[in-house]
Amino acid sequence: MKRKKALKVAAEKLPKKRFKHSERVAETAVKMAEIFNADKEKCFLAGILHDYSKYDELSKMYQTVTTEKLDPELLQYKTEVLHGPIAAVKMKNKFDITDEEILNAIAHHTSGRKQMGIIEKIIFVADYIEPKRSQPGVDDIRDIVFEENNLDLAVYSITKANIRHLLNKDSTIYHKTLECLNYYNMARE
Ligand code: DGI
Ligand code: FE
Ligand code: FE
Repeated sequence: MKRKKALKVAAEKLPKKRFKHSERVAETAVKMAEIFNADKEKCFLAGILHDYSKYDELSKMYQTVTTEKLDPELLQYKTEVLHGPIAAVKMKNKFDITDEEILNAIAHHTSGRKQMGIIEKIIFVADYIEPKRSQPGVDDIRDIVFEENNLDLAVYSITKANIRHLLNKDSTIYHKTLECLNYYNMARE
């Protein structure tokens, strides 16, 4: 898929605010591609499409988990975790995207996972630090990316903050989220 088509697909599916967020994630990801020597086109496409399924109906998402034989554990989570894996399936089946790096980046942008590829890590981080994000500590993570150029440390810091937040709400932690925390705790310098 080309940029123009991806922009059209996202714009037609998403509410304006979510589309704008997706544009900022794509732009941030392209900026990061420069620093970390990654493919800019893949970063742009994964960025603009990552939240495609954000507002899909939950019951339909569960159907897709079953029909597409996704991790059955996903049935215990809601849209927050599911919209990544479901969007990746749609990109593959509906829009013929076959690039595994793009599909993995979309699929795992909600949870992260261990041993992510470069595009996967960039989208995971770009989603958290795009310019309009204002979570506490986000500027520290921007520095880790744009000053220290330490992508693995950024993934770890974001996962740690996410899990802290989830535990404060007594949420259940998906195994891939936990594996992401442990893996990047070991990987960071
Ligand atoms: O741009 P957004 O779609 O808003 O941001 P996102 O896709 O990164 O949001 C991911 C959501 O998933 C966020 O609300 C936290 C949630 N999440 C991530 N890992 C887990 C989780 N929720 C639960 N319950 N358990 C997890 O392990
Ligand atoms: Fe998302
Ligand atoms: Fe997002």
